[in-house]
Amino acid sequence: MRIPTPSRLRLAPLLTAVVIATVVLPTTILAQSVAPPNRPSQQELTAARAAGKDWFTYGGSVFNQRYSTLTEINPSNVSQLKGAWLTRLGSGLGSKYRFEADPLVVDGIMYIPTGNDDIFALNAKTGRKLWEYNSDIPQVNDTICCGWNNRGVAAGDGRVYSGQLDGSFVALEQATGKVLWRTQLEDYHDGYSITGATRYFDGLVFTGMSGGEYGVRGRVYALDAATGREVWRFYTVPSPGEFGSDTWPMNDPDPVVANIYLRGGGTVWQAPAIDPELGMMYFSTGNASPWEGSLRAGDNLFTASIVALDYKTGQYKWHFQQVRHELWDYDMPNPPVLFDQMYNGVMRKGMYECGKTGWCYFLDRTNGESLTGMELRPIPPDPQPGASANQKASPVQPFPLGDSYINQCPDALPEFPLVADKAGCMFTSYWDIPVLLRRGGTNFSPTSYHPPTGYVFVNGYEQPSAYAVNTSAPREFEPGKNYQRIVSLATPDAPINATFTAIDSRTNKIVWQRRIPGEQNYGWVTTASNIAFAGQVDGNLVAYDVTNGNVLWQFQVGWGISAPPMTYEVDGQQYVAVAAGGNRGGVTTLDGDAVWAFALNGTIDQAPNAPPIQSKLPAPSGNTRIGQEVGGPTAAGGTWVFQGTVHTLDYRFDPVGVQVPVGTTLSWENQGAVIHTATDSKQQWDTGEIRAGETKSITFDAAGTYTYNCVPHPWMIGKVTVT
Ligand SMILES: [Cu+2]
Repeated sequence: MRIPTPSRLRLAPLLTAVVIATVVLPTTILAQSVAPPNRPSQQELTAARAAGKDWFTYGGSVFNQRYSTLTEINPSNVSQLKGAWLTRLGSGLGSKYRFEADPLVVDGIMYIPTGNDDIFALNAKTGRKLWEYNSDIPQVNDTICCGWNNRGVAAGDGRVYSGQLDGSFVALEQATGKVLWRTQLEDYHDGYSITGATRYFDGLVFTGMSGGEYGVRGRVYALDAATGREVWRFYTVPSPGEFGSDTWPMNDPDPVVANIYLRGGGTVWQAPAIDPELGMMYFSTGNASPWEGSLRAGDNLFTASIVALDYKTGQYKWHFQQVRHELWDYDMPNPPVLFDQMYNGVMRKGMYECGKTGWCYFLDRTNGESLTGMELRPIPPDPQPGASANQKASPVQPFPLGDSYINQCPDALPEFPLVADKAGCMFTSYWDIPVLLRRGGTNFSPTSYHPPTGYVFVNGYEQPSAYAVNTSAPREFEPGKNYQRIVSLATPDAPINATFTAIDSRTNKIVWQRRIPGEQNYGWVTTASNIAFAGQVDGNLVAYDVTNGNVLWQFQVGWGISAPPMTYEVDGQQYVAVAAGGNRGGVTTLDGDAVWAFALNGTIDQAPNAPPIQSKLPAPSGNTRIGQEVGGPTAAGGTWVFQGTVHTLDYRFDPVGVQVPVGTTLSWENQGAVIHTATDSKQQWDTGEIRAGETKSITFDAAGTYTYNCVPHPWMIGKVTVT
């Protein structure tokens, strides 16, 4: 039984406003309910570089540029944009979900998945539901990293395709939503899940497998679109004897080390880009596993890399590794983008990816060579002597020339106990004493490439976080168990910042940048009329002038936006649409399930109130004692009495701060859906993993004040005062 979030009750006034607005919409203008299931055609998918009337594949085209040729909405009239329709899907509500999907629109019909892998077909002109597919995925799955989500479906051959969080893959009839085939690719009990968007091309569907926090070996599949049969698979960590296998310790006498490549990570979180002429597909890979590096000497190909394959056969073409022997979760969950640009007077076939390092990497997509320059530089000195040697860190790392769009080093946080004088920078090694580093960079939020200017539009974020190796974690891998062997710790009241940046693809330099407080934002679309749209987790959808970053229009949708906007045209009218799910994992906001569409003749006004945002990590405001009442009439679960059990929710501790006498045994009861921990910032005590429904206890025999985090979700902060 899930406990409703407290914010649900505060939603009531907004809901009323929305319902009224929806009622006044004309309900007679309904398009045909069934689409001719012959689009997108292979010819269209092959030819398109930009999106136009349709948005028939993730990223707008197989180049992933998220660029549209539509110009009806332009800088002189964008201020008139209002909601044309708003549809609530009734799926994916709850704090475990995120709503990160990029909808497709084909022939006036929108296809969109929710965080529960339920898929909806909507009339793109009115928002009316045409069909609905219920995934029926198991609700007891506590190994999904980073929120329950589905970043997008694919269409082709009269079918809609989607990966699912339970490691399966489905094809639906495009006209009706009826299931045509379902293939179980992996067992979710072993930590595998599919969260990335799906790509359809040339009779094949491509999907990657997520799960890098659970010791899985990354892989990409090509399935026969007609039958679901596997055509090829590519492991992002090579097998013994294959190219790249010498970057893993496969011949080590210790079997844990020799087999570590089978737990090596490099998972794939998004849809590949495809160059139909070159016959190549491009994807980027996640962190190496386990996070701790002592067991996996070497550069660890192809983790934290761009990989190019022959899309028909899965044969390796080239790779570029952004981070060697990755130790910091500086992985690459962002979709690669293909583009063509002049460098030194020569038109080059380019590709880029922007990663958690906070840099964009511009490469030649025929061979992986850098287009804007790269230098191998030594890593910073160790704050803790011996850290690099223990971690088997790479002595050098590639540094792209040009600008980083986030701060490479965190500001000092003197209140953080062990790292006040030990803050590190990009690529600083750490061992068992926590070192304060910068988390963030670019996560899942897709960038846009704007061909008329050559600018790249990218979201970044910055959050200080301390890293340490958990030397007491088991060396041996266990399927379905978290296999990171590190502790990532956040500190109360630490600031979180988000960046919106335009970068020139010719120079890798910042053209303009806007920085706001709060969590990462979720992607862009740009248009031929020089507008860049981006949503924010504070619920604002914003239109920028691409050339200078001036804000042209802003609209409050009522829920946090954790999905990229897109644009399309129906019956001569241009629309901009975005999913508004509110529920950014880790940041408590209003819980939404809405799809908004905007048009120049729209009639729905913006929501009166912005949802709450979190611009700093939580600080305990008080100390709750045993027997004290907590909560309140509008809080989750109403009012309750604290009897020594801290409610461990997705994603916060309740109460945050408690005060107990020496000798008290405190318990943490996991009332959420995913695994949490309560781990002392000084690593003096640790509950270990608390699975959904479990309770773990710690007895406090020494007076003192203890700050603690959840290791998988370090922004969950708690405090115990023992007197
Ligand atoms: Cu947690």
